[in-house]
Amino acid sequence: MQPYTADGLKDEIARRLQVDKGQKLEEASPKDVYYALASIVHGEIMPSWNKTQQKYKDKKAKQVYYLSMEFLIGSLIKSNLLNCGMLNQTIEALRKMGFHPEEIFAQEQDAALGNGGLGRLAACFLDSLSSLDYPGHGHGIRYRYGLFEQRIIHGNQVELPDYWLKDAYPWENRKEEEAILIHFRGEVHMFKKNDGSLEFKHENTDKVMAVPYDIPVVGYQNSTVNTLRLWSAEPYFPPEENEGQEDDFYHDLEHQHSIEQITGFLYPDDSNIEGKELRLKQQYFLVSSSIQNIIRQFKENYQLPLSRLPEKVVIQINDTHPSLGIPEMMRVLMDEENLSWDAAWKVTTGAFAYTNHTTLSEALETWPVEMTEGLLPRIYMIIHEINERFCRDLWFNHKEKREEIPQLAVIADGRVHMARLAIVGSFSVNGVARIHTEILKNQEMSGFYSLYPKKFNNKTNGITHRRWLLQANPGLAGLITDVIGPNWIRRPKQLISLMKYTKDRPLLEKFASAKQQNKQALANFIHQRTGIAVDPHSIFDVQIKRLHEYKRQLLNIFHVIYLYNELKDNPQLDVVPRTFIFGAKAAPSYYLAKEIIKLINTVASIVNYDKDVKDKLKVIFLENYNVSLAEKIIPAADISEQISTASKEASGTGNMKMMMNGALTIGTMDGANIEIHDLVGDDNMFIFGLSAEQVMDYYRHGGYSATDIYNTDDRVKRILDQLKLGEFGSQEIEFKDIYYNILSHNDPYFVLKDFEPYMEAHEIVERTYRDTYSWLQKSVTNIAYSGKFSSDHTIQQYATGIWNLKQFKEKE
Ligand code: 8GP
Repeated sequence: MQPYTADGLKDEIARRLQVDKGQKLEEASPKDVYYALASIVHGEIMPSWNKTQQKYKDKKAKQVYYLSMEFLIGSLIKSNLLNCGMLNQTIEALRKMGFHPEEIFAQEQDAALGNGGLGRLAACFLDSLSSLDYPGHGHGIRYRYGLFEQRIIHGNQVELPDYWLKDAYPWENRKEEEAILIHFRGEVHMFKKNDGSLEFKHENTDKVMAVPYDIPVVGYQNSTVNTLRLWSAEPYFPPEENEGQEDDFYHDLEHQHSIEQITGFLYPDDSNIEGKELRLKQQYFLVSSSIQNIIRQFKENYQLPLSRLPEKVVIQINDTHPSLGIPEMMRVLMDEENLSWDAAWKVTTGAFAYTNHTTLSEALETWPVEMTEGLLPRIYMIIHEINERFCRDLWFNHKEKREEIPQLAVIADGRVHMARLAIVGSFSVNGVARIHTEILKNQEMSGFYSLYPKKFNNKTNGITHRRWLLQANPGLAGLITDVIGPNWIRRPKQLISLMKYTKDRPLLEKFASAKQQNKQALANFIHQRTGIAVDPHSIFDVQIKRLHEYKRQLLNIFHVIYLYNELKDNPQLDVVPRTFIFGAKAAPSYYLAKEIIKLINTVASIVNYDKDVKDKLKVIFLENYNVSLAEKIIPAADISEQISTASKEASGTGNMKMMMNGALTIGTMDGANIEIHDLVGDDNMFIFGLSAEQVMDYYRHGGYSATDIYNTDDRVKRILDQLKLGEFGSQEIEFKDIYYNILSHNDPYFVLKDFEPYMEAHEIVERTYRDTYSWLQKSVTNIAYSGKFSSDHTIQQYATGIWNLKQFKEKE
């Protein structure tokens, strides 16, 4: 890519404005400037993009396709500038032009095509694939509406549609000529061919066009540009069809609308299944377009028999949502390419690999047989046959498993079990953190693990340090480079060299000042957004993630209420001032999660204005938590709240992001917290609460008694009674459902059980924070060890351990 100087860029922006819009620079709005800039960057990317694709083709490189219903890519302008090596010049150019760079970057609306962890992970993986020169692409859905926009009105979450495509999206290229036809419904007819084999014809189908929109995925200053291909559903007009009849007009309109609905919106559920036919349609739409596309490209580019496809193609499915890709590949290979069942099965199971992201039972997808069969008759036939063959194999070749067949069968109880389909049809099954993989192997999927021990493997999640440190926290990143040089940017594990400096007091001061600047910036932002002034010298205690009972935002707010009660009892109490910062969206249909949001906001509205509390305690709920907001909050965090009920959080990735930005974790031994603990130890984080074994043991034996704790711990009793008596809230028992969920439903997520240890851990946090020097040492230690959680490391492990993929460093 051609290096731009700041002045060169400035001139080029002015020229574009003139040529494209007939505008003078002085007349241009921030949005005009953003579009001019994005078009320059896109122009820079294009040649490398074409070259990369051509190289893969010429060298017949093996490629990985990451299939996902979600890609939470956020905003791309800054990361594209960074990866193109243009960020600094752009900032300088914009300043010279009299603009505030952040204001220009903020013109891009986040592409919120995901819910949470799973979607963001997919985006981090794409960044690492390109940055490490791996031939790897994403396939997803171009939802017209992304994850809802959250407003908080009178403490309640209100959802607004996220029409992110309202303004043109400058990073996408529509590729109409590569559209693919998708078939739903219809009938399957069976014929006997001359050689005695069967032929299946799928006829009278509802046809939909899948039109791809390509987004470049730019590697970090390496000229590699891979592709994120997002499919959009459009009506199909057969070429031979005559002009529509007048009276068909309204019918056609309705038809068109129902087709466009397929890629209309992202289901807003996180860790929950949504048993709707439209969701099943979306899943098939994604996999059918992707698989047909992958096979077409393989045939065009490799000139190899399809039996050799697994040598050149690997398909990673992001949770079970794309597992219909397995029967879809079978369909294409058998019905369109004339492979036998056995040959097609060998190719399919040689190409697919499955990642599991959650063990929550409510997230395990199953689809009713009638729905699947009605919508996808040919696919259902194939799933049925996969199931028959699998069960037969169990019956005859694994006699010890005969009893377990109902728990293992792909079709059981009138439903298709997607995780079982994914396991049977893939050569690899991985969890996303060590403990999670162990739980899969030994509990949730133990029946399959004993059948196929070699399929199971762990790949602990990661995050791209380019977005989450280099881009989001330039102050800290610059300081790190001053201290250890720039090599950590390409080799993030080299952050470990920072360990040499943990006793260097003047240097620690500089780390403190970088954090302080970020805290000041966040305090300004909070003030501007909410009108509330927070003390930038208070502890910034942060919990940002989807709202779910298992993530236990409730435990956090109980701690806040406890501190508030203490201060009310004794306003002179000597405490380190704290600012609790929350960001969380709840699934629109998740009642208790929404009640918890309301509770947090209600507590905030009382605490923040109570004179007794002064500035010792503030509670901030930042609405509409998304990638861009995370980029503002994470660099300013002192404390990272990772307090899920042990065994429930598969991995977590926010824990890694905050660690990398020097926050100290308070957390349970769950998900990747355990691996953070392996690295930094008890001295550098605050571990508390039940272990996963203890939690699972309680579940096996009917839980513990929440009422006992209520009756014996005065602090707990007081908090719950305050909820019950309406002390927080305008009506009596406003939060009765939270109250009853804990006491009558016996606290399914162990909030009361972990309350005492959590309070103790927070006391240790406070004592530690008072010793600034020791805190800074711990903070730098966390940064130093965080390189292990770069998604570059994770992707290397996928590439060598699952994909057998080579870095493509070929220079021209
Ligand atoms: C999340 C897990 O909850 C989280 O622990 C993990 O870090 C992340 O995936 C990435 O592996 N799971 C989901 O986001 C999830 O299951 N979402 C689907 C229901 C949409």
